[in-house]
Amino acid sequence: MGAVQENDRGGPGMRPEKLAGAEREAALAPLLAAGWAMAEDRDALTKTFRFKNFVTAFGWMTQVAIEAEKADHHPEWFNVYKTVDVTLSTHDAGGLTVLDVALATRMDALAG
Ligand code: HBI
Repeated sequence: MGAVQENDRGGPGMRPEKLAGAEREAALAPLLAAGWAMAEDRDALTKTFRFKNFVTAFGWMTQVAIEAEKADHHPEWFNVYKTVDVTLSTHDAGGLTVLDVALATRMDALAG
């Protein structure tokens, strides 16, 4: 087994803390302004991405998948044709963490 790698979950093998308070508000504000919304039934972010066609949508999903795997942090998503419904939450923390904010930010950047 290789050495335990540092990661952005707060150190070796650490899990990120669920966001709360002013830090949470500050982190979520730009995302909410960019079309993300709070899920109704859990501590999660949701957004629907619409692309010009299926191949473009799937290409974006592929780019996101590569970054998600590198970060070891994965979206919950549902694709129909050129639309992708996304939900982000950190399962290990039971809600939103900095990992979700980072992934949402990258998803928006990759969507252009
Ligand atoms: N993705 N969204 C999300 N939340 C997690 O808690 C999570 C993940 N991807 C991988 C992962 N956790 C694993 O590192 C742990 O379940 C071991």
